[in-house]
Amino acid sequence: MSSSIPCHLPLVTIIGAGRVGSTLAQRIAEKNLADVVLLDIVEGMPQGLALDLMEARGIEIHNRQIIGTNNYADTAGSEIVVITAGLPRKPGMSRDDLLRTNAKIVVEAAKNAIAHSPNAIFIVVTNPLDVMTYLAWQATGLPRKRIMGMAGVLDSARFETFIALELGVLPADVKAMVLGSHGDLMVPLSRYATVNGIPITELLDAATIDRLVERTRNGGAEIVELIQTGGAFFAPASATSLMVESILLNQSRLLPIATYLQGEYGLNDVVIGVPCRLGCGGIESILELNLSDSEREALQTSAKSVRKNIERSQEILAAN
Ligand code: TXD
Repeated sequence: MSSSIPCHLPLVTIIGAGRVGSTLAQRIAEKNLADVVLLDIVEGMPQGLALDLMEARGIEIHNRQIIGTNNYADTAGSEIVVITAGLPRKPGMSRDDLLRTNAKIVVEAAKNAIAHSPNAIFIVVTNPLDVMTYLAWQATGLPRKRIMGMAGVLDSARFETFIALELGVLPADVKAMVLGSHGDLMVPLSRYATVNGIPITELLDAATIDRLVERTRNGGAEIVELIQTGGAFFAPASATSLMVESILLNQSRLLPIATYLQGEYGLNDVVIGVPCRLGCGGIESILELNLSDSEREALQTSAKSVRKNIERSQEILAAN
């Protein structure tokens, strides 16, 4: 009888070896989750970053392979493909300003990647997030459970951070969920936020909660204004690696994930962040929460703005 234990770890491809992509590669390798292929359009850059990460392996004590490339053939057989390729925001720009440039980049990346890894699960990170996830879903033709966007995990982590800072408690003890689109119209669910099970409405007054919600909505812009030359990348990479981990370790974590809706929350043919269980097959189920009238209305408004940009993106792609 021959043994059939595989000698290799899963493979995660990251398209776009910029700040989010390269930090994500580091997180995945140093958590020992998978081998990583870093792909970028710029020649030499992903190869250099991969070599740099490989040279840290003895110090960080892991044995994961990190390969840098400009060639999609090197991504073949990936279990997960993460798309971070595209331009980030500059000060004063909205995520939607990125639509035109990033639509073409994401569609091309998704088509190239699926051709070499037909069984992969895709996670889109590029902004504007919800529209880019829709375009990648369209371009790959994948079932919706296998293609999703990362934004809610980051927005929730920001909300949790601001609550923890306000109360002076451990951030990991704060649990909150932010639904809706990744943008000014996101929907932080304050009444579901807790500190180790205690609702924050018991710990903070309404005006303070409103202030923290507002800071969460502007969380990305606040960082762009400070850095000036780009956006956030440490927390976005952490949030994406948490999703990669939930898939690879089949953890079935309940996370806010941008997914294609088919009637859930009364929404159709749109991608938006809602609570999903994430395991080895991708999105295992979508949880339909009981929302208040104002929360439901906020989600509808959020979906409407994504829908408008999906239509714009279809015109842009058709014109090319
Ligand atoms: O919550 C979220 N979803 C986000 C999204 C949080 C943070 C960042 N968010 C978005 O991710 C951001 O607005 C951007 O659209 C992407 C990537 O952000 P990052 O900060 O990593 O941008 P960089 O450092 O400019 O990296 C982008 C890389 C860069 O190296 C380009 O050369 C590469 O993308 N790029 C490409 N790679 C492959 N193929 C093509 N066509 C290509 N075009 C650019």
